Amino acid sequence: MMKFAWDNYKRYAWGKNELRPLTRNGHIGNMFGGLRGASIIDSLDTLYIMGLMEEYNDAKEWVKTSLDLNSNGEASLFEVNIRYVGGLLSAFYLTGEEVRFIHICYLGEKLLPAFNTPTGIPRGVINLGSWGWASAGSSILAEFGTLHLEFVHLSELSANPIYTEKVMNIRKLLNKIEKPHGLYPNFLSPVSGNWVQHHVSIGGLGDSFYEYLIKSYLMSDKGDEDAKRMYYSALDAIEANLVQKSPGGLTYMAEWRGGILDHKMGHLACFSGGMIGIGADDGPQEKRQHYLDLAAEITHTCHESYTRSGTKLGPEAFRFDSGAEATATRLSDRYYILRPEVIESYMYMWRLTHDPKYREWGWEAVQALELHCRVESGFSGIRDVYTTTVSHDNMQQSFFLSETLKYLYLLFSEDDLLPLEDWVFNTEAHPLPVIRRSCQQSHVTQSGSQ
Ligand code: DMJ
Repeated sequence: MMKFAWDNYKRYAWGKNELRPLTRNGHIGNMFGGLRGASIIDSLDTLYIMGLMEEYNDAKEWVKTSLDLNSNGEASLFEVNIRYVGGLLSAFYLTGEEVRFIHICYLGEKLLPAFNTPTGIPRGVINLGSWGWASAGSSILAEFGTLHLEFVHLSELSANPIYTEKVMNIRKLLNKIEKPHGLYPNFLSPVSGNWVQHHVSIGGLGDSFYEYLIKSYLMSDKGDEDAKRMYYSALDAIEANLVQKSPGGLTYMAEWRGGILDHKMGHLACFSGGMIGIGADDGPQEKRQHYLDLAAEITHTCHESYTRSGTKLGPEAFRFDSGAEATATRLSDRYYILRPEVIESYMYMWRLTHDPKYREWGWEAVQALELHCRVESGFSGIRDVYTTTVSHDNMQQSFFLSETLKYLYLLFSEDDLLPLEDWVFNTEAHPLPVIRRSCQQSHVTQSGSQ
């Protein structure tokens, strides 16, 4: 599947950001401020891990000769960080090839002006050309809260503490301000440092903030106690306020609007099965089994959102009201754009439990993707998962290459391929190594525990 997706991208959209598989051309879009080659950067590590070396070498060559970081346009800080910085970092760590190191440092520096706000909370949009201008408006939790892993590694690699300082400052502010019922709303003013409205979601707008708390702790070799404390108290608040059980017995994460629940779960929120799973073991002793059970229940619900559709792929959002149970009730929520989150949770739950059902569910997804999303020249999203006479959206998203196919590959690989003890995946599935604490420290811990 990866080779097919890649070959078609190479043939019809080389150097563009994404492949349009029906019209057989490239798509550029407006998320990356003039940067190109998102599918190449997002694929580097996937190709390498899969041993597709010829393809990997083509990708590497493109980065060396054609990746132009001197673009001039408005970019999403979040998207550039998770795809470009994350993709280049993981390719560097997997292969040790130095050309990436130079690119990473240069790109990192270009992102810094986004933090020039009265609070240090970065704005969402940055002009990559001006080295100093970022757009107005509220900042989004899942955007400014999804920088930590990459920025800590930028500091590690460049020996420049500035990146870590920037993300630590975000954390400091989040710790200081009041949180309604212990929850983190999705919008914050980078000027006043106050929440802009009280909408809380584990899906879009909130999702990867929570993911990066537990992963910051894991990536720090379990040294970042602050991230650990923030993650488990956020999870307590989520359980107390958002986690619900449907009449049919399905556990789901509702959304919260100023105290009123919206009984809707987005496909994006389905990453939380995996997240709660990887965090289960470091929670309080008496809650570990409970967390693992909760992770399994959420993953089960997300699988139900797939099995209850004609195509066996899940909708963008599904509901638990007006008689609905894990199905989309609105036409506008019925699409599937090759997203990874459900498969991502299967992969983590497989690694954590080795329950064969997760591989069976992953295989169902492979068959559905092959049947409904494979077209003559690539893979495409579909507009309505409930009808098997599919209408394609003509887009092969770059996260299909970096996440969906990588998580599927890992689901069917041995656990020693990128072991979870040594690697954490950024939110675009780019693996970053755990930063080991000093030998001396671990020596002290070891002798202390003898
Ligand atoms: C990806 O870019 C990342 O997983 C992000 O965190 C959420 N959206 C897409 C995939 O659905």
